[in-house]
Amino acid sequence: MPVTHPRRSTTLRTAAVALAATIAVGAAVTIPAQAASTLKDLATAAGKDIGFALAPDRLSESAYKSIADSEFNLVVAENAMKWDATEPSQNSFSYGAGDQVASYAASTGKELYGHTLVWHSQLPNWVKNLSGTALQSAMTNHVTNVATHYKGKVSSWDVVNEAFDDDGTRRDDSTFQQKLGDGYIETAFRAARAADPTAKLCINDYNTDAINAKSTAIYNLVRDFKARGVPIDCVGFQSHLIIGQVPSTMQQNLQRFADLGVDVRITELDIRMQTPADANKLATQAADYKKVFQICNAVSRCQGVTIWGITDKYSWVPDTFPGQGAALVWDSNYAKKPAYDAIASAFAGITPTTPPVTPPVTDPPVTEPPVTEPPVTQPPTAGCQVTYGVNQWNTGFTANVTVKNTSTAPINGWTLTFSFPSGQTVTQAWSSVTTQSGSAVTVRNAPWNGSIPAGGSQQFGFNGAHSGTNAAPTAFALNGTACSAG
Ligand code: 9MR
Repeated sequence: MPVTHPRRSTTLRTAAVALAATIAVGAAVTIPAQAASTLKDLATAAGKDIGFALAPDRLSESAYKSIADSEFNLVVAENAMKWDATEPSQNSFSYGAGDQVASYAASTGKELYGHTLVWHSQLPNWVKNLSGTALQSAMTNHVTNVATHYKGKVSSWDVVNEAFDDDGTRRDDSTFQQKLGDGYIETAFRAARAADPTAKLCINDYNTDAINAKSTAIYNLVRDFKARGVPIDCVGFQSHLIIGQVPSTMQQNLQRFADLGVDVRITELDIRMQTPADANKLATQAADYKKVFQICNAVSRCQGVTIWGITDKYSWVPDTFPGQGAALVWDSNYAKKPAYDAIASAFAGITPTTPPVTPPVTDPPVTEPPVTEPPVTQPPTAGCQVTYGVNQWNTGFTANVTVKNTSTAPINGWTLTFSFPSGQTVTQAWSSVTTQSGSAVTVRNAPWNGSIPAGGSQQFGFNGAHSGTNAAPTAFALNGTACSAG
């Protein structure tokens, strides 16, 4: 039976490719802080995303664009993919600004993160005026259209944003909650999975950074979804913080979600203060930024940190919290604040290892629709090397596989084939479209990791089941060419 769950979006990008080419998966390598000069280089080498929220019209400002280009490996639309931007009137979709963000991501080689499909805010009035099946259909139609439009471009979606109140109940100022009841979240996630089976699907919220009533409510929702096989892959923690108040339970909180078998991510980080800023406040802020990045670095399923903007000049904070601001990493004149070096120092000496080996809490039934497999049209490659790293427990295992292009020509689109020697079965795969027939396994690239430059590599992984013997496959072929072992 085909197993098609390409969910994990972390890709090693240009800088890391060179590093990864020299190490086997699972090997511990200490990255010297001075080896890279931008936050993007440091995060990439650590296998983490560092993102920013983009307002595309700001790219005409050269200082903004140059920081955007050089400091981040992930981009999310600050507003351009929200409902009011993408479907301002019913069934009339406008993707102009969202497409600008997507083009920017593609042209600069950044991962594109989708924000957001269903949210009670920035919602056109026509939606608020609907109810019953009309609202349900409009919601499903919106999710389907937007997720389909960005299919293959967006690595993950905030499918539902800000569904809970701080006390852990569902927020009652949401049209969806009021009129569709609790089930709307599940409906939205199922529609998103059906529209784009390769994107990871996240729930996102604020004031959930600590272990508290609100984060526990989301924790319970994720646990329930996993148990019932409702698609969910990740949880976003917005982390709109105040200086001096990084929660002491933040790492523990992220880890408890990761232990449920979902990825986690800091999605909208900013750390505000009473303005004007002064040296003391900026030092506190720097220490707080460092803490947040260290926390993400310490949780292997934490995919990365996205900062909610670049410059204080355009931050949302002063408009919403009068008298507060200076929450970002570059000041209003694009000068780096102390937070910049503090973030860099959070990456000093970190040791990238294999992704997590957390067996899923339950083994949910596969209810998602099958992925349509792309035709295999890739030409043979001239040389390849495969490193197969495995971590196993009684009857399960996680495999992390690095495919290296040892030829002098780039590979555009790849298919890796191998056989399991001892009856193993793949149960869930990421960063790939993986199918199995008997012992034969076929792994095709995910939409975002099909290119392997000469000398470069890509990674994918999967969870599997075995019956006590778990011998590693030995013969791998890439686009039909036999590969050497890494
Ligand atoms: O930064 C966004 C700002 O430009 C918009 O005016 C605002 C409208 O609600 O949304 C801001 O982004 C929010 C994000 O989409 C969801 N989490 C909270 C963010 C800050 O309000």
